[in-house]
Order: sequence, then C-alpha cells, then structure tokens
Amino acid sequence: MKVTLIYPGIGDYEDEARMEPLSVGALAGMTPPDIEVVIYDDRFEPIPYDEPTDLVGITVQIFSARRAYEISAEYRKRGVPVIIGGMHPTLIPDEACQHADSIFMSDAEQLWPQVVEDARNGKLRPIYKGEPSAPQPDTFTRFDLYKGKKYLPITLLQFGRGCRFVCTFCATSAYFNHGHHYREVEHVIAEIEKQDRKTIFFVDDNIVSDFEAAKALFRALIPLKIHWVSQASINMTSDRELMDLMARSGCLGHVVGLESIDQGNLRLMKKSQNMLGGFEAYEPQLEILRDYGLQTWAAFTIGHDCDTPASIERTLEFALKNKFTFAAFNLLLPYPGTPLYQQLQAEGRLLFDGNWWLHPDYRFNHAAFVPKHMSPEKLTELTYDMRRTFNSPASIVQRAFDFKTNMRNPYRFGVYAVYNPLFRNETLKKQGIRLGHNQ
Ligand code: B12
Ligand code: SF4
Repeated sequence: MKVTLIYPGIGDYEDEARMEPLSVGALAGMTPPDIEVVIYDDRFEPIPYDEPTDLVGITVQIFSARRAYEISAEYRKRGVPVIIGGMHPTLIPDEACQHADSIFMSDAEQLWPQVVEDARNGKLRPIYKGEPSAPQPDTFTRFDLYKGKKYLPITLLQFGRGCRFVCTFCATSAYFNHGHHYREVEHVIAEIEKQDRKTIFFVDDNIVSDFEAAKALFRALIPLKIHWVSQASINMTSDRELMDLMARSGCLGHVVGLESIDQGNLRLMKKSQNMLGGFEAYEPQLEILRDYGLQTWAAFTIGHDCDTPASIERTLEFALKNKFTFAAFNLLLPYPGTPLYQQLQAEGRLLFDGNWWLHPDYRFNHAAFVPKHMSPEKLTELTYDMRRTFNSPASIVQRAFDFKTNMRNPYRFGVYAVYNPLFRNETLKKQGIRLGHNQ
C-alpha cells in the first residue's frame, strides 16, 4: 500500500524561503513501517496526480484551505480516496467534510495507524476524531523524506503543543482548548540526535507555556551544544532561572507575540500575560531579552478595536526603535472557532460572507472585517506600509546596530544579514496574492 501526503501552498507563487513541512513528516513517521509513504510540497513542486497511490492525506491550514480543496478534488476525480486534517478542518469540520472523503479532527498520534488500516481495507470512515496529544510520543519525524528538496537548513521539531493562555484571536488556543501537552524530554533529545543539523526550530506554540517543563528541556539541551529558536510569551522574562537556562542551552531568540502596545487592545484580546503595564512595561522586558542576547522576532496583530491610524504609526516607531531582528505585522484576521470570529460575526462586521478564506475576491494580507476606526482598505494599506518600512534596506541597516543582539558576534550578525533580505522578499511578494490556483 502507498500513502501520499501533501502540504499545500497558499496560492500561485513559489515559496523560496521554505521550511520543512512538519505535519506530513510527523504523519509519515507514525505510519506503519510496511506502508510506502511519499510527500509532496505544493509550495514549490508539482503534484503528480496520476502517480498511482492508495490514499492521499492533506494538511489544511486556513490560508491553504482553498488550494487544499482543489488538490483534493483532482485526486477524487481520479477515484483516489482523500483524507484531510490539521488546524482548519478541526475548527470548521462542516466545511471540510464537503471537500474530502474523510476528515481528521485534532491530533493524529492515536488514530492515524487506524486510518491507514481502514484505507487498506477500503473502509475509510467519513470522520475521525483524535484528541490533543503530546507531539509524537513514541515516533520520530521521517527526516529522510525531506532530502533533496532544498529546504532552509533548520530542523523543525516539537517539544510541546498548545498554550495555557486564552487570546481571543488565536486558533491554537481554540484547537487545544487552552491545554498544553508536552513530550518526554528524552524523546526530544533522541530526535535531535537522530538528525544531523545543529540549528533547531521548536515549533511549539509557546515553549514557555509551562516554565518548569521548559526548564527540564533546556537543562537537557545544554550538553548538545545546538542553536535553537522557538515561540515564547513575554512573561518568560519574569523568571531569571528560566532565562538563564534558555540562554545556556543555545537559544538564539523567539517569535514573541507582543501584539499591541495599547493596554486597551491587550485587554480586549485577553492577553493577560502581556498586561503588566502596557507600552512602558515592554521596555524593561525587552531589555531582559537583550541582556540574554536573544534576537527577537516581534509579532504584532494590527486592527484591534483600539487601533487608529495614529496608534499604528506608533507601533511601527516602537518596532524600529527596538531594533527587532525581525517583525511580523499580521493583519488581525478572524479564524473560525475563535472568540474573535464569534464576536465580529455577532456584530455583523465580517466581510466576504464570513468565509474569506474561500472567497474568490479575498487577497492574502487583506482585511476581512470592518475595523472600528478606519475602513478595511485603510487597515490593509497601513499594515502593508508597516511591513514595507520595517523591511526596507535602510531599516535593515539601522536595526543591525544593536550590539547586544544583532551585532553580538559574527554568528548573530550572519543570521541577521542572511535572513532579513530573504524575509523581506517573501513578505512583500506574498502581499495581495489570490488564495488557491483556479479562479
Ligand atoms: C511552524 C509554523 C509555521 C512555519 C511554517 C513552517 C513550514 N513548515 O513551512 C512558518 C513560520 C513559516 C509559518 C507560516 C505561516 N503560518 Co504558521 N504555524 C506554525 C505552527 C507554530 C506549527 C505548525 C506545525 O508544524 N505543527 C506541528 C505539526 C506536527 O502539527 P500539526 O500541523 O497541527 O499536525 C497535527 C494535526 O493537526 C494533524 N494533522 C495535520 N495535518 C494532517 C493531515 C492529515 C491527513 C491527518 C490525518 C492529520 C493531520 O496531525 C498532526 C499530528 O498530530 C502553527 C501552530 C500550530 N499549533 O499548528 C502555526 C499556524 C499553523 N500558522 C498559521 C498561520 C496563519 C501562518 C501564516 C499564514 C502566517 C502569515 N500571516 O504569514 C504563514 C503561512 C503558512 C503557509 N502555509 O504558507 C496559523 C494557521 C491558522 C489556521 N486556522 O489554520 C497557525 C495555527 C498559528 C496560529 N496560532 O494561528 N507557520
Ligand atoms: S500566547 Fe500565543 S499561542 Fe498562547 S493563546 Fe495567546 S496567541 Fe495563542
């Protein structure tokens, strides 16, 4: 039997700074060993629809939903059974089940071998309901399947999934119902030793969701002498032992969800862990990150109800002044299944009939709801301007001059200098593309 796993792209453009797709590599690792598995990454390689296969599995995230459904339709036309899973089908199963023979909700660790067995017997069920799980408790990612595909030289793996916080816009919080599930430290270490890179991206939603669990991991990482990055909430700075172990274990920095510099916005989005005094409080916390030499990828969500054109400008100034290594100015988007989606729906503020991710007129990084203090078009324009200014060549040069972070040593400067132009290109290129290929 042969299983084909597919990671869809967002639209009709080639992703050049691509990372290994962990969902399909992890699923391949959970597949019984007598089954042949191939993976295709639609972000850059053609999908060979006519290649014989017995089951197709597709990961679906919100931005790739339109494309994923197109791919599914092609296989189903050829009589090949398709199962789709991931964040989006879990949060909106009624939509997903119209586009595949079977949908898989939640994490696949417990039930994926059963799915394969049912497919082998021609008895695929229409819905499988897994449960939030610790990542790959007894299997490893099939790193061999990524070989030859020219991914960035960084290995993705997970220590934990989910996050204990309740930010109202967050799909992860909805998917895991505020739970956090983590893997045995020994198993993580064994997986690191199984692959040959020295740079790791822990794609945890929040690697410091549980401080004590994180400390146990960091202690075990110290002897490995690796470099690693992850995603972490800013409240990590309140625990010096945590910060110390983090730095000693080779942490280069994190994606940190600052979201907003406005207390009103933070309150609305229930980002309690960031509300230790708002704008003024970020400064000492960011200074602690700098003291430990961490290079921060600051993530903002733009378009909350207290945002105005003036506050958006202040946010950009704040990001430039802090010389963040990278920054993401994500336009706030209503993901189904989140409290934010429900609120905007109740207030009649959703655009594109409430399902922007499938709407033929929706464009990537455009507003999908009516903001409080400006038009949707203005919000789209201002958010794009933030990205353009922050990633401009002049800004890249100016931000380099932080001797605690970006110029701490030649290695740190190398990371800064190589990845900034790469992310600049990717960010600007994706703006405004259509979702999916067929119009
Ligand atoms: C790593 C990551 C990235 C990396 C991508 C790495 C890569 N490979 O290219 C980077 C930083 C580049 C990135 C980019 C983006 N990301 Co991202 N990302 C993540 C993150 C943190 C982890 C994903 C991951 O690898 N998980 C590990 C795997 C093993 O878990 P998994 O995918 O959930 O799969 C499990 C189950 O869902 C299930 N499953 C999954 N697929 C399938 C398929 C089948 C057939 C079956 C049976 C089961 C199954 O089984 C797996 C094992 O249990 C998630 C958060 C999250 N918790 O998912 C956000 C997340 C997926 N990203 C998100 C977004 C919005 C984006 C961006 C659009 C951001 C932006 N505005 O640019 C971009 C575009 C991505 C794209 N498609 O091009 C959102 C998606 C929201 C949604 N509702 O779908 C998430 C959920 C973050 C969030 N909190 O909102 N991302
Ligand atoms: S801290 Fe991050 S991962 Fe956790 S709920 Fe908030 S946005 Fe989601």
